[in-house]
Amino acid sequence: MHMINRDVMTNINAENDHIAMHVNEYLKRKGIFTVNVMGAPGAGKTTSLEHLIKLLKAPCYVVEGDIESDIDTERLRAEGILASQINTFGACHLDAPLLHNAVHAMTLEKPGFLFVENVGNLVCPAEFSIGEDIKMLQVSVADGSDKPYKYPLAFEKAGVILLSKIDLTPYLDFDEDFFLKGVRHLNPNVPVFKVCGKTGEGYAEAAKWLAERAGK
Ligand SMILES: Nc1nc2c(ncn2[C@@H]2O[C@H](COP(=O)(O)OP(=O)(O)O)[C@@H](O)[C@H]2O)c(=O)[nH]1
Ligand SMILES: [Mg+2]
Repeated sequence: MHMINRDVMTNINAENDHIAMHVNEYLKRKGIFTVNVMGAPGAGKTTSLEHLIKLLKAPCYVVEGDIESDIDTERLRAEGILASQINTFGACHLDAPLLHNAVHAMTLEKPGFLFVENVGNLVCPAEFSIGEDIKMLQVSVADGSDKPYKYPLAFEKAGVILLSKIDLTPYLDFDEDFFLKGVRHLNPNVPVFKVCGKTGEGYAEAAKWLAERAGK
């Protein structure tokens, strides 16, 4: 019984990875650097996109992944950001076929960045490649310093980490040393940027790093 389940999962992942490779090749040909944005619901992912997109010089596009609603897409569009919506209607993560469909419905006229805000969840999004160049993990100090220990895959797979809501640190018991020890154990060289969505602090450094990493 276990063997059958494992075979089925292997086939699903192989099919997903094949489509992810196709999506990545397509986006690369258009000069697009793709960032898969992961984090718990409410960690501040959309807020970070608003800050980063203002700071990046290259054109930016956004795909919003949510179980339901287009609240974040409307929020970004109101600021003049080119955003489109994927609703998974129950599924807890985006997969490559979903991004494939979304990307082919977009114009993506100029080279730049595509930010894909995944469904808010620290577990499933880390398991699926969607054709991204890098995974950006956002964790807020309100989420707690034990998260690398409880959700290791997301931290292992992250190419960059944003530690957000640092303005709330005085009101919480977030143990930064314990958090970073867990991060370093799983992912020794990943850059960690401390950011505040309220003041914009820290985003300039994160945007500079992203621009250099993307060559844009
Ligand atoms: N205090 C504080 N609140 C923040 C910060 N970043 C985001 N928020 C708030 O956290 C809530 C969730 O933010 P949002 O960007 O929608 O999170 P998402 O669900 O991860 O996309 C909103 O009420 C934001 O205003 C921050 O750095 N500090
Ligand atoms: Mg959001």
